[in-house]
Amino acid sequence: MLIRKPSDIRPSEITSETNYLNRRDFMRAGAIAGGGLLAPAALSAVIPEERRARLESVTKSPFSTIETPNSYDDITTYNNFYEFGTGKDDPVVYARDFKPRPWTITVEGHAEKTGTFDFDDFIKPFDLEERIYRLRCVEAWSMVVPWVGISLAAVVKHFRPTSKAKYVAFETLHDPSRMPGQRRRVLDWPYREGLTIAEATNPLSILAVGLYGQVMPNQNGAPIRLVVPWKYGFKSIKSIVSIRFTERRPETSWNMATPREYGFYANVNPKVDHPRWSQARERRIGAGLFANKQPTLMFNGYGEHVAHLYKGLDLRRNY
Ligand SMILES: Nc1nc2c(c(=O)[nH]1)N[C@H]1C(S)=C(S)[C@@H](COP(=O)(O)O)O[C@H]1N2
Ligand SMILES: [Mo]
Repeated sequence: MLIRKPSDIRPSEITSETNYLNRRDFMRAGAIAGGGLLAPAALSAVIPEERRARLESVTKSPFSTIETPNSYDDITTYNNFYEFGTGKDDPVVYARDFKPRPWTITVEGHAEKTGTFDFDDFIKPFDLEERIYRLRCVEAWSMVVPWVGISLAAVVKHFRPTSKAKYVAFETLHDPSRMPGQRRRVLDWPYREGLTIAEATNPLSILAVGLYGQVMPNQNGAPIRLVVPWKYGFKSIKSIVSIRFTERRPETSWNMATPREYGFYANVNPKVDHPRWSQARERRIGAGLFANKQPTLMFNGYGEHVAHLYKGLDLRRNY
């Protein structure tokens, strides 16, 4: 069993919503009371900018896996982030001096509330949660990451999509002066991804702003990236600047690059091989060179929460 059933969660781990809101209000009141000493910018910084700064008011999510997380070192030195090079060990080096501030997120398309928001204003209405999720890459390796993020369902609801909105499309920053990998056309930049509205509003989907209780390291997609744990890692787009509610299925980077190999859905599925390799097993990063590969689970082990989204869909054709 990968996800704890509610009965496995000790009451002490659950912060009731009212308690949590009170705690946040209390913290804000404290910040305002001491406001004489704080610049307005410091007051509004929900997510601090400094490398490895701790995130405040993070509750633990019942959706976390019980598996042991990978080390901070594993998670931050073995990355796919082509904007900073195509090698796994490139992003930790070439994203080192990336400045994820100032940062704005544009919300547009079929929604009642749209606009361009400063990163902190964008985050402010939402609760921060720690979600320990498995990340399974299409390249047949996996990790367990203690993300800190906000519910994507809550974000979608906040912007009030209209009945025309069937999909949510995301884009990464496109700025070759800050993302050196974009000076080469390895992908058609900007990196793009998309979800159906049902996928985006599934309780497992999050926008992550940190890991290990600290702000998001640049190489993992600072300041904000998507995490959809039942899909191959490439769906989890990093360093998002644009969210658009669309009527038609959006174009997605890996599908545009190699449609035969990467479909729109990209659900983790051990029964559908990649055209060039098997997806039946996976190597857990950090387990050591001689560790056995472990079997890959349907929907990365999250089937009880997401299988209903794909009822009646042929998952061999809709890979
Ligand atoms: N913008 C952008 N997002 C991206 C990628 C990328 O190259 N660019 N790589 C994807 C892939 S293939 C994976 S496996 C995950 C890796 O996330 P991690 O480095 O936090 O483990 O990020 C995904 N998001
Ligand atoms: Mo990946």
